[in-house]
Amino acid sequence: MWSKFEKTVMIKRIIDEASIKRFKDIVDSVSHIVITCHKTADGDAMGSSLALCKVLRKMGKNATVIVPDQLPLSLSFMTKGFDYVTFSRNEVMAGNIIRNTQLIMSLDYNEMDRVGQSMKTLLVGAKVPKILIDHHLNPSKEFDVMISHPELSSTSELIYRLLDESGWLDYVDQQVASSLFIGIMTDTGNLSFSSSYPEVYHVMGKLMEYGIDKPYLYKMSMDTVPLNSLKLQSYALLNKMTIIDDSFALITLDKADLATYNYKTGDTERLVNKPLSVKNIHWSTFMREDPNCIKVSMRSEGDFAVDELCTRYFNGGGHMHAAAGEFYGSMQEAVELYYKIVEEVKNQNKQTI
Ligand SMILES: [Mn+2]
Repeated sequence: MWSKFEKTVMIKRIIDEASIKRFKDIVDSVSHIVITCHKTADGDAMGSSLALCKVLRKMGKNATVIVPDQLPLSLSFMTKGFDYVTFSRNEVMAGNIIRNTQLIMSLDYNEMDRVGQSMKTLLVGAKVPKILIDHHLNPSKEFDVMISHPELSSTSELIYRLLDESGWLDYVDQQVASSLFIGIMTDTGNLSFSSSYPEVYHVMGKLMEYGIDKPYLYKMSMDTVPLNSLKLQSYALLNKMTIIDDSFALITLDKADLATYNYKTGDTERLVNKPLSVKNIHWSTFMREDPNCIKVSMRSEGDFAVDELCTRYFNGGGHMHAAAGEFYGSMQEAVELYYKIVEEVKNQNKQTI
């Protein structure tokens, strides 16, 4: 029905021309390209990688997406009919592809550490140009071309702009548009975060012009969970959530909890957001006992910044309202540290009052 409206919106050019030129020159000069994204890929990492890969293949390039580790099951609908390589499951093959590539692109992460040590060693060792295309703060200097835009909602939005500004929109089709749409939708909480400024809607409008199935993409990427995940999350909220002073929430899941509910990667996705739907709760923390560490995720609302806490205490970082980190020690020690942080936060609040 919307197709009767005129398609007149122009998307502003924001990537500097020198970077676009270098990007295009490098792509023109090579035939083999590797596209990588961060560990535990999310909708944006996968959406942007698949979209760019498909465009490059349509241009006649031999392009391969290499993801560091197994994708969460929830993203498998995105990769139907698309071949990609999972590094952790096929190190030999992935290593050969990396050794034979002429160009490496790093999407949706800001430093090589985010792909894990063994994949990082191979990427760093490859003596080929490396192009960063990302929206995280503080990109490291280990790339030859930096297309870094932390002000953007998502890497998928950045890829759309890059294709637009490179004059490559003719290569965009329904599948490419769907991948980018998912990336923007998932990284913006379906356009609910403050990162969704007006032009994001315009970019999504442009993507809709390719005839994407929006209700299906929303249902599959934002509103579908495996039954065991629903049960694990319900159990966590009912039995493993502590509320402090009516305003902070802590959820912990240890190995035994995860085993009981047959936990798989991705099963606790968005669990950390759930406590924030209670009126006065504006800081939520989730700790999960992984094989090598306690994985810590934090979400917040309003003035409360969690990236600094994750950087200072949990070797991590992220955005003001969404951050993550890791704790090396027992769950009990992690929880004790959490309570220390709570005391500190409360004291700071008293001082500001
Ligand atoms: Mn992203």
